[in-house]
Amino acid sequence: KANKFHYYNNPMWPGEAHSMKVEKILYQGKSEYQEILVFESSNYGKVLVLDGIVQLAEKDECAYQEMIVHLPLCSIPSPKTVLVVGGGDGGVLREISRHTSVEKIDICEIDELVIDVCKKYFPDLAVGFEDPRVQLHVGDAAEFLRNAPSGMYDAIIVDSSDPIGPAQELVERPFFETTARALRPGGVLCCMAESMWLHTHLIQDMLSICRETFKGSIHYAWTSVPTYPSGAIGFLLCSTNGPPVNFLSPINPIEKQEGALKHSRELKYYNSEIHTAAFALPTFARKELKAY
Ligand code: AAT
Repeated sequence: KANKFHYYNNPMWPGEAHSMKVEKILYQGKSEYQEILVFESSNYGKVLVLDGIVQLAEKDECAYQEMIVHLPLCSIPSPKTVLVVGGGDGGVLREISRHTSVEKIDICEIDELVIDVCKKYFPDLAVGFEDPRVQLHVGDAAEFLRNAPSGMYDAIIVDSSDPIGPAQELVERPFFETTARALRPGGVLCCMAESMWLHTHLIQDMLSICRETFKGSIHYAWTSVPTYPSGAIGFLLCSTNGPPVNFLSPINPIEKQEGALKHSRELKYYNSEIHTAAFALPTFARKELKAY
């Protein structure tokens, strides 16, 4: 009831709703930006919901966080500077911290309350904030990127919410332009790019902006996340003009990085085979996205 968008009226997926059994509501609150809910589900562990939309569940968060990080970071040799946009739960930071080549991790999350709530209820994700390479910036990432020096990052990872609240700007042309500018030549962007089952128009728009903005390679990959609407979510991978990046076959395979596998938490989803497989698109998506 507390949610602004609920049941069949969510503008991101009108006409459908998804349900999970709630065992217990653990937290309910409202920040300057959004409504925040944490509950214990009966099958998927604890779940974080923002404005009525599931952001993560303990059981399947690995399929999203591992992919959004290792798809870009395993595609370039020795990444050193990384920016995370959104990602206030810390899960993306936790995955970046596997990469021992990384020297600096900036994160720009708009909502400090998301961070505080996740530190309390999702310690297995928020542990990412404990990495000493992490520097937290609380604010709007579009603004942060407008002020970022050119050529600063090897990789930018956009782990943002759906574009109907504070994340609206993050799918628009000026955002992609500033992102491309903040990357070094041959640097990579990986951003959350919705579901091929539900959002072909949105993905098409993002792809066409990126085809004009990024002068390297552009690909769409996807993964399976049962608690996200349609059970699938995609990523847009782009590289800037410079040393060519072949996203399809990782030049920096995770299996060759001792530190990545020795990490306190085992990889649950990502491996080099699933990396390559993630770029294979069903025929309908290949056609609609005019991807290959
Ligand atoms: N790690 C999986 C969870 C997320 S969280 C997305 C985060 O992006 C939220 O914490 C939100 O506060 C933050 N955010 C939204 N807009 C901005 C902005 N303009 N600047 C910085 N941070 C922002 C992603 C789940 C994807 C769900 C797909 N349906």
